[in-house]
Amino acid sequence: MEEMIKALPQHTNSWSKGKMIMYKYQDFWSIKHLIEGAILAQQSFKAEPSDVFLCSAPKTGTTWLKSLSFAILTREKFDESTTPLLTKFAHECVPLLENSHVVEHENIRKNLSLPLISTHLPYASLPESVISSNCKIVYIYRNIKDVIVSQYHFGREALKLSMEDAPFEEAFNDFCKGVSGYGPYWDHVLGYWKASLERPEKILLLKYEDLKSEPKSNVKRLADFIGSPFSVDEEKAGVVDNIIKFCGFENMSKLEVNKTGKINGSLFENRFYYRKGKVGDWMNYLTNEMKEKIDKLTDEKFDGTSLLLK
Ligand code: PAP
Repeated sequence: MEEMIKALPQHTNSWSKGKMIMYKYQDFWSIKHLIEGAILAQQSFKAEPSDVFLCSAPKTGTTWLKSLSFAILTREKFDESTTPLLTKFAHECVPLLENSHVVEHENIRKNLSLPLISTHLPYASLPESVISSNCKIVYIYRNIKDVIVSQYHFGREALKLSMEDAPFEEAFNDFCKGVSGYGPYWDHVLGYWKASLERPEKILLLKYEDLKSEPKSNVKRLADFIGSPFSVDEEKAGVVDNIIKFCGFENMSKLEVNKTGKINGSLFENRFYYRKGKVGDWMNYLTNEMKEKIDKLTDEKFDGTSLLLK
């Protein structure tokens, strides 16, 4: 494995002061231990028809989607005062498939309380059984400019670099070249989008901005799709509204586990996953010139699609 990774194309992100080395495996960029996990997952992971995969490029709403899906599927057992999400980080409730050095693949399933698994892998790199089995996939995506800003701050915080030490412009340029977490981001979104057109019964696409602006209809779509629709009585009793409120940024970011916790052995503190949770924060970071550059690239990549990432 070591030799194989060493032979892959490499890129050291200049904004990271040489601390972040990315490798290109298949057609995406990521860091070493996640590529190792991806290879192991491709070799050994077997999807079950009842599995629900929560797929995303990093910083597009993964943590939110995990909390919502977990709360939806466990609502008969727990309410807002008893849910494990009060004390357990969303990424512990729903494991990341390619984090295989932490959770052995055969144990992923044993340790699952629900058939919910997440992955950042592009569609084309999913383990074959995920594509061929009847399991479901929910894919969340987000405005590209907010993703750039969110990935930048996450990486910077993890490496303990100040904004002065980690120039945003350099991170932006890497992102435009496609060197971002599981990037190029455009290809990531296009892969799932195309697959969802071919297999709408298998793949549901959700957009971060739509979840923000119309949470109720989108959370209901999510519940329907993952096989746990809300009844009329539940809706009347406020169950949907309660889940939306509980999983909202306001509430989740204030929970002790999300303010001070950290997954064992991880570089990342739980609070890094709850930064601002806003639409349009990119306006505070991108210059006009940067905005024009990324919008032009996005127009070119998404020409002929109905996708809006701007
Ligand atoms: P991951 O892919 O590494 O798991 P992910 O959860 O997708 O990360 O991204 C974190 C982003 O989602 C952060 O965005 P920001 O940097 O622009 O603030 C984080 O704040 C946001 N986020 C986390 N939880 C929620 C939530 N409940 N509602 C809305 N946004 C959220």
